[in-house]
Amino acid sequence: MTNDLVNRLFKGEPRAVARAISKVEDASEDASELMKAVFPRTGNALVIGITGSPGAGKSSLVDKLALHYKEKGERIGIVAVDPSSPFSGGAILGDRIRMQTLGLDKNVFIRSMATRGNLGGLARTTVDAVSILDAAGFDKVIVETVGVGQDEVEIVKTADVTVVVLVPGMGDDIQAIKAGIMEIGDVFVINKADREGVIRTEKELEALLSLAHRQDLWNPPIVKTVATESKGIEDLSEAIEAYSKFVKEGGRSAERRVAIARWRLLELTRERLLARLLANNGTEKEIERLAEEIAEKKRDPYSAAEELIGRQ
Ligand SMILES: Nc1nc2c(ncn2[C@@H]2O[C@H](COP(=O)(O)OP(=O)(O)O)[C@@H](O)[C@H]2O)c(=O)[nH]1
Ligand SMILES: [Mg+2]
Repeated sequence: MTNDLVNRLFKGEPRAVARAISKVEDASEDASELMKAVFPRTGNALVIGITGSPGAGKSSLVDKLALHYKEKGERIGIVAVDPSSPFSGGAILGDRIRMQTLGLDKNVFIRSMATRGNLGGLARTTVDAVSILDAAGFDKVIVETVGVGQDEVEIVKTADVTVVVLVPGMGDDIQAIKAGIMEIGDVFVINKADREGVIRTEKELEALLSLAHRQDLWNPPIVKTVATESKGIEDLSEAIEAYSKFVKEGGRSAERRVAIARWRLLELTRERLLARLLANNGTEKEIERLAEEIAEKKRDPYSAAEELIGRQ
């Protein structure tokens, strides 16, 4: 059964792609077999991570960017990890609306990832979904995430190019995201450039970026867009292309690939070890008992964790 699914997946059949992603999300038994077949076929797509605050216009931008690539004859996969937006929201309805604007065909695939936590973290399942789209022959895979939270940061880190979306008059916002996301932005977008305060935001951003010291010495460009009017989309695609070229020519892609591989390996190992532990008879009960003891301050979590591990 998996064989058939894998073959259809490699042909880029949307239903096979959707099923494969569901298998990964549900941690179904043949998911790892599937991913073993998928992995050797990956590495061809350009993975673009798009992140920013809720309402910044990420979904709108992603749609316009996808349309832009589609018009150039490319196949585009979109993975949305943004529960806050009415455009995505993990809701199938949201995906349908987007599909309609983008045109329902084999060349555009949209999928919202569930944000509910399961054993396999959201970051790991999203990265697997990206691999599936890559193996299915999509030229560009765009991952949309809200720029908060550890999961999101990890997801964006696995992209080839990271785009951070800001809007005018978000001085505070820039301060807030400075800590986490600022360092990982390869391209910055000031969307809603039809609004007031664009120049000020641009100046603030430039000032912040001038303080940052990137190891690769890349100077992240700032692109102004009006997603709702499809303005600046060409500039954005050029900026993405420029960074991608910079990485390839500078020979830094190998380094980045090793870092991502290490992260994936550790994520999976962590997940597998925990799954193995939980599969042991009586472990769940033991966890309940230990949790109660910790809550009642009869135990400390450290010795409890050691006891759990000792059960293996
Ligand atoms: N004025 C203006 N509104 C925009 C622009 N881009 C997006 N919007 C609107 O901003 C709202 C949030 O957009 P959405 O793409 O869902 O943002 P997300 O939460 O970051 O994905 C929607 O009502 C969009 O129509 C823009 O460039 N200018
Ligand atoms: Mg969105």
